[in-house]
Amino acid sequence: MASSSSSSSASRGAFIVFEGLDRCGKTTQVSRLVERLEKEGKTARLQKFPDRTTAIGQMIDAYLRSKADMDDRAIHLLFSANRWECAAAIRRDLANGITIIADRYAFSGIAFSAAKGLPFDFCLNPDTALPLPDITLYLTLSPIIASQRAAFGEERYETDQMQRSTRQQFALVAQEVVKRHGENRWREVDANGGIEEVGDRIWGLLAPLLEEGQGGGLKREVGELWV
Ligand code: DGP
Repeated sequence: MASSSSSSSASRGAFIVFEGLDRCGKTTQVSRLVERLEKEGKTARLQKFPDRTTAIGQMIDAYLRSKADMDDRAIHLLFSANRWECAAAIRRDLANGITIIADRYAFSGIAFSAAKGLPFDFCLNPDTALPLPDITLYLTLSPIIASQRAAFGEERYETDQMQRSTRQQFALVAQEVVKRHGENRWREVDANGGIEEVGDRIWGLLAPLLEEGQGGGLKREVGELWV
């Protein structure tokens, strides 16, 4: 177990985010990564966004499953509130040496809401100052393959048109991350191929960050998103 206090010699956990369009294989890769990290002796915690277990998350869940309708701006702010209600726990766990692997984050927030036509800045602003991920891995998969995967189409945003516009918005989000936080914070991963093959690509991209942690290099404070 990670110690409950962070001594000056201990490095903090890494904050790793996975992003991508629906059915890109993200959820599978996220769980495999948590298992692999634990096998290597690290404590890791999976944080899924939206976190559908909270009261806010249940409202989001009803919206996504088309059981409830909501104004576009109102649902956008609920997605953001859902991240804010988890922010303190993320900071606390990182300080205690736990690596956090997030399945989606604020970048989905912008890409999916802007794809519906909301102004980019309106979509970005509510998440300002959330914990800044050390790295975001953006999984790219042929849209045809994604739309043929099981369960595609079950939820509100799973239409070809919505996925196409969201992909365009993700490209703008990537530019914004690189401009504000540097190019090491955003990496594209080709998600075409077998589960193990994609997993090895991911592991290869994360190695420098994880080695930095092992050497005590992750002592720098967790930053603030967009600040
Ligand atoms: P998932 O549980 O990973 O299948 O994601 C649920 C859906 O919600 C998916 O279509 C992406 C979308 N989504 C995730 N986060 C946000 C957000 O912050 N804002 C909006 N508008 N959509 C989001």
